[in-house]
Parts: sequence; C-alpha cells; structure tokens
Amino acid sequence: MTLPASSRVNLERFWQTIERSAEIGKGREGGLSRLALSDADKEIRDIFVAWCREDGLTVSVDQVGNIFGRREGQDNSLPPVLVGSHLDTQANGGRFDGIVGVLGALETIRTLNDLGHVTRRPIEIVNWTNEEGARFSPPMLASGCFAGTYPLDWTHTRPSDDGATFGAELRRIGYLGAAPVGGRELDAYFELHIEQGPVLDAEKVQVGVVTHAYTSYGFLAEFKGETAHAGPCAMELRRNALIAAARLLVTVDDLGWDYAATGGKSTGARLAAWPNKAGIISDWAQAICDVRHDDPRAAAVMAERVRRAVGEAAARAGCTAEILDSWNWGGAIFDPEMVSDIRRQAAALGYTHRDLPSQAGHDAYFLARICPTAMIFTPCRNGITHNNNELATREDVEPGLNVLLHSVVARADRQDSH
Ligand code: HGY
Ligand code: MN
Ligand code: MN
Repeated sequence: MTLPASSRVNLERFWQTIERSAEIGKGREGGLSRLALSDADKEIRDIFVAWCREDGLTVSVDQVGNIFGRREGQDNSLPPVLVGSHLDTQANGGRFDGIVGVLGALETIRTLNDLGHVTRRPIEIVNWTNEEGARFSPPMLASGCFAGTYPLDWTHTRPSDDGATFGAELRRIGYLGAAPVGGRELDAYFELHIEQGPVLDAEKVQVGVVTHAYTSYGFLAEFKGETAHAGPCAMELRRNALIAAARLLVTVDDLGWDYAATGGKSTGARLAAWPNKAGIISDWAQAICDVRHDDPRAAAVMAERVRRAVGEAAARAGCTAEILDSWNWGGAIFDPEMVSDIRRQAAALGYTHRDLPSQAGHDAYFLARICPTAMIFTPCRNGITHNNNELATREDVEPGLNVLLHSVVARADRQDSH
C-alpha cells in the first residue's frame, strides 16, 4: 500500500513541539542556549523520549547519548531508514537549527500513525549528541563517533571549557546508554534542516534540494609560552601565547578575505588564554578556527596555509604550538538517487524548489560516510542563524516537512531487492 499523494503532516501539532522546545534552555530574547549534555539538554531529551514512547516507538540510547526511536516495518529484517538531526544549540542559538529536523522526524512518525501506514522497512528517528561542538570539540562529535570517525574512548574524554568531560556529563544527565555506537546497517539517512543561508528566503523558494556540501577544515591549536611581567620583560624575551593565538586568527581571517571572491570563508571562532590578565604575559592559549570552500581543492590549499600559519604564529611570538584536534567534512557526499527523489517529491507536491549546496556542517555529513544520505532545506529569515534572531515560520517549514514525509516513505517502501 503506497502513501496517498494527498497525505500531509499536521502542521499545528508539529508547531506545538517547536514551541515546547523553545521553552527549554532559553537564551537571549527569542533564542536558545541549550548546550550539549547540560541540564536543559537533559530536559528536552526527556521530553523527546516521552514523545517517542507515546507515539509507539521503541527507544534506545547509545554509548554517546544518541537517542533512537524505532517504528517497526512489515519486514524488520531489512535495515531501517533513519531520520533526524540535533536538539543541542549554540550558546547564542536559535529555536530551529537542528530542532526542525528532529521534530520533523517525529511528525513523520505521527503522521504515519494517523494514516495507519506501516512501511516495508522499519523507520528510526534520531537526536544526535553535541552536533554544535559548542561545549565539546569537535562539532558533530557523536554522529562522527557513530560513523566510526571518532573512537568511543576518545569521544568520552572530550573536555568542555567548564571543566567537565563528555563521558562524565553523559553519565550525570542519565544518557550514557548501553546501545553500541554505530556498527549496524542502515538503509538511508534523511535530515531536514533550515538552510542557514539567505538563498531560499531571498528567492521565495519553498524547498532546498541539497546537492553537496562545502568542504571544511577545522583546527583546535594550543600555544605555550611563559608568563612574565608586562613591563620589565624585554620584547625579544617574551613568549606570549595569547599573541601567538591572536596572530594565527588574524592570518586565518586574512585567508578568508583572500578567497572571498570565490565564495571561500574562514572563521576565527575561539581564543582562550591564561592567565589572560593585565600586567602579565599569558603562557597558555587555545584557538579554534575553520576554513570552507565550495571547491575541495581550494579548501585543501586554505587548510595547508592554516597549518603553516600555526607554526609561523608560534615562532613569531616565541612559543611552541600543537594542533590538538582537527576535523574535515563536506564534498559531493549525498546519494544522487535520494537527491533526485527529493527533487521529484517536491515537484509532485507542487512546491517551488531549487538545488543548492550546504555551507554549514551537519550530522548528515558523517552519516554519508556509512549509508546513502540526503538533506532537505527549508527557508529561514535572511539566513540569520547561530543567533537568537533565527526565524522560520509555519509557512517556511511546512513544504520541507511534507517533502520529508513523502521522501522517507518512498525510500522505506521501495520494493527493490534489498
Ligand atoms: O560548524 C558548523 O557548521 C556546525 O553548524 N557546527
Ligand atoms: Mn544544525
Ligand atoms: Mn548549528
């Protein structure tokens, strides 16, 4: 039995889940500050688990806190179709980034329950831990571990800048699950997400068909010097770690401007130093930065220039340097067949749609390493995001929700050999 083409999600029911989420971990007016594994993250996790159970899903939590809700299919020997995103936010985050994808997956389940439609393959919905990397570096930590990129033990040792570790915080909030992390077959992964760019909103296009991802390289660099008095210490004797980190970040910014004409980006994202006080030279500093480009070769050249700049900045400031952590994602990673079907579903549903790349990182980038994966974008106001003024309306998200519903079911019901 196929899903009636006239099937649609229940937009008001979805919007109620968005509004409930928006109450938990409030940040600046209109936004959220729901950092991974915080008390607020626990609160929304508990609500999400309760919703999953109310909707008849079997809930499991893995050893890095990823939450799965499983809906059985007609043939449960077949690998599941996975649908989801993340509920954690940036420190000054919005109410929609990641959240639309998790709650959109839940609404898909609820709509199938309303219709009494049992798909051929099982469907699982998922909330990935620490997508933002705002509390624990790197970003997409738990989906990366699920995809086999990051070892489990290493993942658990990730430190936060408030003195905790990822594993201890999982345990503290009761989400250190027993389920193995990854290592199981998935039929496909879908992620619905706000575009986090201005294109769909500016062109008044309803659905973004995500063709590929900007290639990104991220770095966490640590500098070590020596504390000394800001007055008597001669310039040639100074080993100022804060200056070394600052020099790196200025070089990274210049690099972004060098590539801006071809759409390249660079970000100096974090500078921490100690003691970082007046009158004394800091002997420790950390810097986080990243470079991104639509052309993988240009991105690789930018990354190489960052690696060189780490050593040059350290030498200029009389310090030593180490890249403690680096990450790389993006490229032509999405499944062409799934991308084509999303385009087909959008057209069949009568929505305006257009192809476009993703410039922000997403958990889908790691799922794409282990199974066929695709993303669907919905508009957000002027592309504002990672900002408490991030805004999407019911009208913005409804088309993407319905394309997600029909794309997921078409994939889960397909009658090919496996
Ligand atoms: O960095 C990123 O693009 C992701 O949203 N954390
Ligand atoms: Mn996101
Ligand atoms: Mn984000």
